[in-house]
Amino acid sequence: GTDYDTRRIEDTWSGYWEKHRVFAPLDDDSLPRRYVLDMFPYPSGDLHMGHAEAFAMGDVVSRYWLHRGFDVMHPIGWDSFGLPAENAAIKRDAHPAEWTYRNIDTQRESFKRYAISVDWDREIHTSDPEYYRWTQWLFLQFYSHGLAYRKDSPVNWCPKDQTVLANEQVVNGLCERCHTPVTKKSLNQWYFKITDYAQRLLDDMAELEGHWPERVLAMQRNWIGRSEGAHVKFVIEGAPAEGADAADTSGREVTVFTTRPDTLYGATFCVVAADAAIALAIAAPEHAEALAEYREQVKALSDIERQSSDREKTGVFLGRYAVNPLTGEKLPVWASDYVLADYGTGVVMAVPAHDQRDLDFARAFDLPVRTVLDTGEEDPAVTGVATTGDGTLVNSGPLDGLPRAEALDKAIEIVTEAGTGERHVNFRLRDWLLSRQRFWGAPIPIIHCPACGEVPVPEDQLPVRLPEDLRGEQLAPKGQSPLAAASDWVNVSCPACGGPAKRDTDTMDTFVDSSWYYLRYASPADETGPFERAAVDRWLPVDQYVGGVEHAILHLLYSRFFTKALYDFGLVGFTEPFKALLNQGQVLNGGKAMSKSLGNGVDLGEQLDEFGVDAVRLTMVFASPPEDDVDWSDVSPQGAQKFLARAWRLAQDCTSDPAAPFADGDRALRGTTHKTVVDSEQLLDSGKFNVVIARTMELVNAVRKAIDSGCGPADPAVREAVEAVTILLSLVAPYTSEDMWRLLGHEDSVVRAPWPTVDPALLVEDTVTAVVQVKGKVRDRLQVPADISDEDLEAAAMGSPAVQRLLTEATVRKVIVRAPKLVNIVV
Ligand code: ANZ
Ligand code: ZN
Repeated sequence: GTDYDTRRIEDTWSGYWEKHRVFAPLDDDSLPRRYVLDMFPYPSGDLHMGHAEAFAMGDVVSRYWLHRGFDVMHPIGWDSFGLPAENAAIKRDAHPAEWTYRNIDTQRESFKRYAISVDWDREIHTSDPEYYRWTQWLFLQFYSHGLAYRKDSPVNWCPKDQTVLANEQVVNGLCERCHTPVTKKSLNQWYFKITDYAQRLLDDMAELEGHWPERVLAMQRNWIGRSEGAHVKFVIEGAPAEGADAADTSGREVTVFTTRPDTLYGATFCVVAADAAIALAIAAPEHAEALAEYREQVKALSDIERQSSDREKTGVFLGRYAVNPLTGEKLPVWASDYVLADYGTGVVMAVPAHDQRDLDFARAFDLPVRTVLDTGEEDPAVTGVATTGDGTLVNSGPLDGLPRAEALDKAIEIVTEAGTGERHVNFRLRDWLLSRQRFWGAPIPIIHCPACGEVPVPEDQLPVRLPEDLRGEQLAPKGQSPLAAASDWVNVSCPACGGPAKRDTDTMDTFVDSSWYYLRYASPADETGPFERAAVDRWLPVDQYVGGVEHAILHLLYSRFFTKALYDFGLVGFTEPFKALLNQGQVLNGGKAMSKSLGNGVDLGEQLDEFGVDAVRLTMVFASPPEDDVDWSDVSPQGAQKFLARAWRLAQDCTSDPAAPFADGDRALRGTTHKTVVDSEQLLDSGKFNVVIARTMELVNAVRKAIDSGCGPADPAVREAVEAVTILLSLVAPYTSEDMWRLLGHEDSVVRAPWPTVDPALLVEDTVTAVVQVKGKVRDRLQVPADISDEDLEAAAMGSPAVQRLLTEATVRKVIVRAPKLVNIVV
């Protein structure tokens, strides 16, 4: 016959699955449903090694569930709005759509060659008007429910990309994309009120526990950042009250957020975030200039730098005093950069004895340090180390003698009764800044009318399409959206009063597009809504989501928020979108992430050409557990290819009659097959895909041995085993397994082959009773495998406690072994 030829096998089967719609779900209620989803790709170029790994993992799950008899939906689409397309268009004097859709065509072909098990009929593109129409519609739902709003705010600004960045897109003070230092700028921006959902986003994580990687849950928890404490009001003497006329001398109130109200007696000064408006409002006139200078200095710093503990503390005195509501004491008020304007209230009461940042500041400016909690540690005023342990209150009036936790409650009680404070839970989570001054995104469907204000674009006028005539330089960022220059597009009549009005020129953050795409797949062509409710009810939530850990916070948090909001709007019936999450590892080369600068990139196309699709896929899955990194310099696609050839030859060599019952086959080989299958089920359910491949390799060896020197190729157990090998391989090697399935005489796709049924009786190894005699008398009976060797049986007999007892006083002269039935020990 012919030999294993990767090229021939790929040519034979390419296009077969799509033509026969093998991966289109039936969606007819005849089978239980499962929804497998890979995080959709951004069409930045052709497929790379990272895609190859991620999609190989998702495929194992979806193909396994197909074999197990589920109706599986496994869709794919493109996250096709975003900056790279726009930057490419500027460079090439083109429209971003040209670059985007060309890349999609290339990637689509590569995904097809890679033979991923997706239903191509469900493909979506977030940059299609048919899709972003509904992104806009959903924005309007958020708007009408008070969850989308505009405010002036200092935003992170990338001077190079000329765009606003979300906090998450600022990495160590640098733009995530171009690594330019990020600065601040005040702009009127659109926000989603994700903070309204902070507590629910935390609480509902209980459902995900055990189904999402623990580190992702930890990252989300940390990002949401819940802190329990209190708000306490301090009156600033001499600073005019908010909105007061000049004659009013009652003073301005500021509120501090503290997690340690138990330390109120230890507060020796207050600190206001230098960049907060409140700093300007309370500074005494003679200190205004120093503050202004200091603010200039602070502007240039990132939040990370500001909070770094090894930076020298800086700040300016504001010439005012804050009255401690508990003690009446007057505390000097300072402005500094270590207090952040957008956390808590932007003002803190400083307790240097028990907070290191405050202590560093106190030492820098010679401010008093007062211990109020006796923790048994050394005096912080002497050591320079704040004491943070548990202990008993001292120097604290009514709190004296109380343990820390009780003092905390008591302090809250006192300020609450006095009307100067209350218990408060603070979150680190900020509202989601969603507007971008860029072109290649979904336009925000709002019209600004001088008479009516913000007016939503009426639903029947959606989508607000992007102008098609802007290209090249016209798209270059100029500090405002390029859309502002498209005057025909911008100038419209107000939908409410008919007067002249202007469109909002910002586009939405592309994370908005990806916050609902998983819903769209259930009814991708729906023209009446973002999704068909019944279809979403049938398919969602997603049973298995697969993607990189780089999306551990943003994308997943935003999607969870969207789902909860849509639930509240009555649009979906569940509150968590992704039941289970798998974060695949990275593909490295030489222990390092592949990068241009290191020159260690591996081209996926070349690997596929050299070793074949199946060998590359098998290598990805075999290399390590799915969540671990794969070092391409440590693996052997060559070895994978050899193994596949070995497996394929089994199908070629198998001559057993398809009609002969497996039950008539060789007992030992059957046992091995059934054990491999049952173990693989457990391994697949627990995500140990690599071990399944190792077990399949063992089974291949066992079958080869059976064919060559055991029961021979015509035994029905050989066919049973080779079929099992083929189905196991179909999880990772679609071409080879399809070819094997045909060699075995099947007409339908191996994808549709039912998972082998395990016979529990075959999992029990055959055993017999061996008799152990000492001096001719039966001393023990042992249950041993029927095929036990003489050596093993002798060892078992000598190890028997009954025999050992007799042998302590005697010397063994001779041992006669007749495996598997008898051992005779002569002493
Ligand atoms: C007094 C105090 C005494 C504090 C003490 C801590 C220890 P987390 O846990 O992160 O929520 N704080 C409040 N707002 C701040 C801001 N905008 N910038 C910098 N620091 C701020 O931290 C809450 C604590 O951080 C608050 O409790 C406050 O200092 C400080 F022994 O108040 B604490
Ligand atoms: Zn109007």
